[in-house]
Amino acid sequence: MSQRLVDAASRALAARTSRRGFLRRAAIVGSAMVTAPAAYALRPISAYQALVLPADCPPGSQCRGGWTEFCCVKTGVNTCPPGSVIAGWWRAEGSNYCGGTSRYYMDCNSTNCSSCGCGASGTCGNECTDCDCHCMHDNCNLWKECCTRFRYGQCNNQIECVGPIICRVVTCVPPWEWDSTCTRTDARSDVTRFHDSACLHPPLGPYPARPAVVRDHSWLLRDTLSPGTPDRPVFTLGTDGDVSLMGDWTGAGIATAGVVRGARTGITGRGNLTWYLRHVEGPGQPDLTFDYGIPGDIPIVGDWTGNGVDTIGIVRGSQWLLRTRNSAGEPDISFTYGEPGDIPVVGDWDGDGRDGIGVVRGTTWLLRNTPTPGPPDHTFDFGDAAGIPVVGDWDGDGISSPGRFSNGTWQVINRLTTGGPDLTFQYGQAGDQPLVWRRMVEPVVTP
Ligand SMILES: [Ca+2]
Ligand SMILES: [Ca+2]
Ligand SMILES: [Ca+2]
Repeated sequence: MSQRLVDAASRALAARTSRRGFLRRAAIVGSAMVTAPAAYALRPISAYQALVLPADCPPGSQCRGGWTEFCCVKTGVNTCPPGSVIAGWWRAEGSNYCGGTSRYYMDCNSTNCSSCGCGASGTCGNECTDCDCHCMHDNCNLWKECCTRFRYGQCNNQIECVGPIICRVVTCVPPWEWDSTCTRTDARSDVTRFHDSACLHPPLGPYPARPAVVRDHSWLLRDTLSPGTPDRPVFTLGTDGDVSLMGDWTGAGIATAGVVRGARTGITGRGNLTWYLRHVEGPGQPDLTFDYGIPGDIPIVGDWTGNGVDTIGIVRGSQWLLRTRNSAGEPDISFTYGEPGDIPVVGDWDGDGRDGIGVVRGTTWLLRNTPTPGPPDHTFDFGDAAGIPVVGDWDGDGISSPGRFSNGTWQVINRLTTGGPDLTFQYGQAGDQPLVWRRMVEPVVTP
């Protein structure tokens, strides 16, 4: 934004704030608490700061254009913010951002139509939501937020009434592999194909491992390898017998929650394993649901292809059956490794960005750098057989290494050789399921 535009914007604001500012302030005080507390917490603004409307901006500024801003510009993460759902999508061709395949645009509509019903449009007005039309981060040089009341209608049609579009997710993952309610009813518009932002392409890492535990279906996520209370809002997901997992299911640069139902219940070999994956941080319904595997299989996740997207897999005895998409279907990669009764583990043992495989047999770790059949590349002993094996890039150098969780005590090493732990800390308690997650550094959101 040039200085001339800044000056013009300031003048325009000064002229208009006094008249409309008071009413806008009244609206924002209530909404800051309700809509997206995480996003607001990241913004060093006072709740009394007035909203900048598109009309406040000089002619030709981005906010006066027709488009809605990306969610990753709002929150740092290329997923819908809490309190919103995808209500529709379109695709653009010829953008080169998705390796020659379709690029998908998904609009996240507010779900807070609490006080109103909807007509045939399926949308309620801004006056019914806590989302007022304004420039993203009150910046005339960004696109808009909550200014468009529209739904394409391919997703979440079970929700009769949604509010305006908060922001936009853009991905190479098709909508029906992002949200199970999305249909394939096609909509195409190439006009947005070059719309882009650096935050749509988070670095592939390395992101240092962060510890988590699941206790009675409550997820307690911590940011550092140290004792303390959860750093993230505690939420619940799953039910008795589910296996809990975390993965970066869309390449957003953050691992989110998932559970697999049927893995520990039901009759071995009969029925299905059902996967429930969340793309949004914190509480909410699963976005993506599909079947893969059968009872008795051990569910695993990994980035088998090195594209930053974690996808599913199962281990059946010593058979590894991996998918390169998060959807039902036949295995894309299958081979035999280990012995029945081994505990499977997944990690990037050589730091090339692709996950390898491994098994833990008692205290012995037998790791292989690639998801292929063959002998182990690394064999060593670590920990006591009673602890639950975990894997993480504890020191953030891009290479995964082992850990053990036992009654709330984590012991981890930063190498793939026999020896004692490099770091020991307490997080969680006996009976918890330990998990390892990761997240790109906190977004720097510039108002
Ligand atoms: Ca992948
Ligand atoms: Ca690797
Ligand atoms: Ca490491």
